[in-house]
Amino acid sequence: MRRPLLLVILGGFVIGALLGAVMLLNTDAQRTRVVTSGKALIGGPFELAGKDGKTVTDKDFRGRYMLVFFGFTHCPDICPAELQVMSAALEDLGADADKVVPIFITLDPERDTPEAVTAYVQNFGTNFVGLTGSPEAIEKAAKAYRVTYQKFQDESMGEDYSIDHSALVYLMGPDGAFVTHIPYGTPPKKMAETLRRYL
Ligand SMILES: [Cu+2]
Repeated sequence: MRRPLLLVILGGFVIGALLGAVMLLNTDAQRTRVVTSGKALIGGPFELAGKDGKTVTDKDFRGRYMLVFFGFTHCPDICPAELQVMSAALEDLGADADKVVPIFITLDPERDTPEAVTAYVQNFGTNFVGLTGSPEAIEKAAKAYRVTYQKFQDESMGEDYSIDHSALVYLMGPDGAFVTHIPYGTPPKKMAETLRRYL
């Protein structure tokens, strides 16, 4: 009577150990998978509207780096400041700037028509591309880039509204894959330095 019980207990241990090992292997595999696919976690295909409402997709920029920033043209501070930094950093790069397309994607498709967003980015350089789209297309692009945004309105604003949004600048490679991000507030020299490291 005691021996079968012992076997059951031992058997239980063996099965437990095996299950544990399998689970460990699985988590290891998952961890590895996350690391190897890290590049794909930010960015992805987008289909938006550019100058004159023309359809613009991520594929249009293959072969060049994309420096991507999300915001809205009515933004009082963060967007103009960051676009100014992008502009100055690209100027700092000299001829290498030709390898980079600075892209501004609006989070305010309601107000930012292709005309509005195109006119806005011209303030920061003729090479800047401004993109808008349907609310769904914008939402999809923002989600792909892990950008969070939310409409903000209070009584003092009347019909007007603002948009709270995250403010990272993304550098995407010539293959469209994520290369690195640059935090908001990085000085132009530092941004140029970072870009130079990857171009
Ligand atoms: Cu902004």
